[in-house]
Amino acid sequence: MKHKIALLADVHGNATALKAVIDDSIVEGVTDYWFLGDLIMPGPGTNDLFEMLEGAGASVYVRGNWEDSFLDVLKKEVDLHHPTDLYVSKLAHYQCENLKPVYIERIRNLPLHLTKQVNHLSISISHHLPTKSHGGDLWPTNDQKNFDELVKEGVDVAVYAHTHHQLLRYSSEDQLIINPGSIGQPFYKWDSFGKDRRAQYAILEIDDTGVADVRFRKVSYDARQELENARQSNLPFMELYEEMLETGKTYTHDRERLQSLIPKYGYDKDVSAFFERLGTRGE
Ligand SMILES: [Mn+2]
Repeated sequence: MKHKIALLADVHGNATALKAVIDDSIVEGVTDYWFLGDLIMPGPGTNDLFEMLEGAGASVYVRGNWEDSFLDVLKKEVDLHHPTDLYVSKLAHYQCENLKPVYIERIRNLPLHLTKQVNHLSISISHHLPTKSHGGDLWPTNDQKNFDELVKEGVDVAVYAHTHHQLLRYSSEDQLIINPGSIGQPFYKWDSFGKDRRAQYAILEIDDTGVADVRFRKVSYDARQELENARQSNLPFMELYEEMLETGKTYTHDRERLQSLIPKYGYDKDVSAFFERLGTRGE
């Protein structure tokens, strides 16, 4: 039997880009959808993102580092004196004001790693390493031994995301490794590519013989519409999201920039009040 699987990842709250990708995948005749993590934050998308994946009939959803960060905030395992933690906490506050409880519960129950059998091929699915959603181990130019960690269980193919770079390479033993890139937040270090803001994903086609095709797709979408959605949703750290959409640069670890915005909008006070409510609800 022939399977055409759309590998989707790193939406980061950008529902406009996700919609464009799903529309493109329908034209491409995709038969299944696997989501490789980092659906929410820092963009404005909330329930709509989950509903789109459900509507498409996604059969896989693994936990990314941003889902882990969201859960850390709910457990109050953050340091609010640190601008990065305050940033993520305010974004998680925004999500909690919008997300249906069923989707928060979904996030709590996401697996870190899955193995799926498609025809005679065994495929490993994770956001980053099978044992760890975060870190820089699988940056495209890193050592081969890091990539061999993806195929330790003797799988035929490993798919991962997290680096926001489309990639196809092999393990030392010739197993196939695929990264579909990022839907909502692509970025490039190389200047000539920097203006290419299109949403990225991949289509993995498997037939009775084996891997028949791997196609890396890039899909245009209306970034102005996405910004308008962010404005209308009163997205926290709106300025940063606007810059991010234009350049791909992220501000998660930009202490100075975050520190300049936190008092300006009173995000620190919002988060303190949010944490008090979390405490009384015993979540
Ligand atoms: Mn990630």
